[in-house]
Amino acid sequence: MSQTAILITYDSEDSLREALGLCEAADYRIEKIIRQKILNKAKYGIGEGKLAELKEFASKIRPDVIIYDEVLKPRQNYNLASTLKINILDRESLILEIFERRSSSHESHLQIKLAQLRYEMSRAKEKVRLAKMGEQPGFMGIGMYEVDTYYNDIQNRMKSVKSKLAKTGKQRALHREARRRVGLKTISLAGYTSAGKTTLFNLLTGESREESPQLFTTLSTTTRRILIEKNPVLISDTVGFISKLPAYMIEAFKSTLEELRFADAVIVVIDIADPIQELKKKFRSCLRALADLDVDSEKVIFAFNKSDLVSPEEIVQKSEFLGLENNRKLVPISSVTGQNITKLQNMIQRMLEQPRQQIKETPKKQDLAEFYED
Ligand SMILES: Nc1nc2c(ncn2[C@@H]2O[C@H](COP(=O)(O)OP(=O)(O)OP(=O)(O)O)[C@@H](O)[C@H]2O)c(=O)[nH]1
Ligand SMILES: [Mg+2]
Repeated sequence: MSQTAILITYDSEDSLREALGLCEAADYRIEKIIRQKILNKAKYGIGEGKLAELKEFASKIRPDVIIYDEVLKPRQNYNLASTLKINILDRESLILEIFERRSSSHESHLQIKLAQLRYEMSRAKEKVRLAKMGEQPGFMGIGMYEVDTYYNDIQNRMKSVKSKLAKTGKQRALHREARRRVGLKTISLAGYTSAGKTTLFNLLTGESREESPQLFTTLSTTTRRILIEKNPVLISDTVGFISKLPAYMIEAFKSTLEELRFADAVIVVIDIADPIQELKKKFRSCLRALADLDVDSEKVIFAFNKSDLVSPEEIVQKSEFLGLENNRKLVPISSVTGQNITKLQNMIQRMLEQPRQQIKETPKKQDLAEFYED
């Protein structure tokens, strides 16, 4: 049975829609929505007047949790939880819950574990501080011995996960090397969650991987061999991006997302049916993530997906809005009707024919094993 929640989110339609999408993916039933312009006030995130109002709702509704659609500092989280006497899930922990529910591969389990441990670590200091002040129930009278054990335990678990991830990372590097030796090119699909990456992947490969309107349907990478103009290439579907993800989460998924850097072509799937502000926000998140991952912009193709849902005029207007007008590497497609898929394939083929400098495996000093070190 799903748990109940009060949702606190920003005062805009796109924030609300995304927050509801996240709540649904984590299987929470929303009993009440509170919308605010500002969610990062120092003490509680929300202002004290709103807090009093929230307290009233909370005592009436008695939800299992309060979902706070912003990243809260440990102190804010504690202040809210102790005033309301209800567990607070902030945006980070909500996303972590979804990831945990949906992860299916060994590697994605490890990646989520690492992200959770990092989250726990960032909260550990505050917990210990509060425990020493005798404020935090459950940590009363914690002694130095327990504090040390607590830290060491998190640290040891992190170490073990990191070394396992370093192994899967090395495995990936070996696979890349093997592919390079036989001259097999690779294409990766990237983009905001729910843009339609898996639907496009299924269309191009004839597969039937799970696609759904829910956020973060895909968490592990799948790679298939397909023919593009009779040449065999490998194509991979990946985890989607989302805004306001802390850097360490992208880091935790680094070993799978890193494939984007080595791909010969990256298709950035964009949901062109999104309202204009949302479109822009998601587009920016994608560009930022691609830049963080050091993906060469030369090998990026922009696929305006779901163009069956909008008029040609709107597509032109939106491409101007994103600064992509006259971009030769842009193609409006539909992964549902198949519109322009041949055009996309031709574009991919042309891109694969371009001579490209071989991308070096991560230099020694930034070896994955060390990358996962703090
Ligand atoms: N109308 C229309 N709907 C589409 C199109 N492509 C995908 N969809 C729908 O959009 C929703 C999300 O599609 P997915 O393929 O699961 O999206 P994704 O990018 O893989 O999402 P995550 O794995 O959650 O990151 C599904 O309900 C699809 O049916 C399209 O071209 N047109
Ligand atoms: Mg998917």
